[in-house]
Amino acid sequence: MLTIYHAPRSRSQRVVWLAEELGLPYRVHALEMFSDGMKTAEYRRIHPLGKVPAIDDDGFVLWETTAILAHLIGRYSDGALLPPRETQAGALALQWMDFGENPLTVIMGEIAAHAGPMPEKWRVPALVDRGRAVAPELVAVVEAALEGRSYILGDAFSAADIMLGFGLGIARWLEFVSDATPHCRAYLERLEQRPAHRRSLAV
Ligand SMILES: N[C@@H](CCC(=O)N[C@@H](CS)C(=O)NCC(=O)O)C(=O)O
Repeated sequence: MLTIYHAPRSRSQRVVWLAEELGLPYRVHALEMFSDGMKTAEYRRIHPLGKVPAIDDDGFVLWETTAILAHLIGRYSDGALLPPRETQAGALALQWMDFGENPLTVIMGEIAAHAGPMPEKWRVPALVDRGRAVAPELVAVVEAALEGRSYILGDAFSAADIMLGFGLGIARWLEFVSDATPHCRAYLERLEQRPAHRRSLAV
């Protein structure tokens, strides 16, 4: 059985989204962001930094979102959602998955968290300033790449869209995605129409 360590509205939504795309049975171990529950010795045996996401897949524990998505697709998909690693399409998928996490989600997440929901004692205002300076260029990279494409690899939806879509969603919330970035805006709307995405938001 697959257990997903999940906090709503966090990076672990990507893992739930993928599980829904694959039609995988899973159970959720719910955690609350910025709570002591994420930093217990017991949970640190699952994720050493006390973060989400992490999974326990029949006793195999794994953390870091990109690794989790690649593992689940490798084990449970019939080849859909991630082109073979040795192909150029596979290399591009990894490029966008990595970019989707760092810098895109790291920068957007820092702006969002350090300006708001993070407990005040942990906030670093300089990260918000640095993020705001860098964010437009990151969104511009995605905007240019989406020209003439439905999904980041072309016509087919993939795990790269899950990685990218999450960070881009924060960018839209922060208003770095706007009328000036119509491809990003339409792309997010396309992703949000997927039933698996909708279901993941309800978990
Ligand atoms: N690169 C990691 C980042 C994990 C991460 O920072 N997760 C956030 C949730 S969005 C978290 O757990 N933050 C709580 C904390 O840092 O204490 C991944 O993609 O899994």
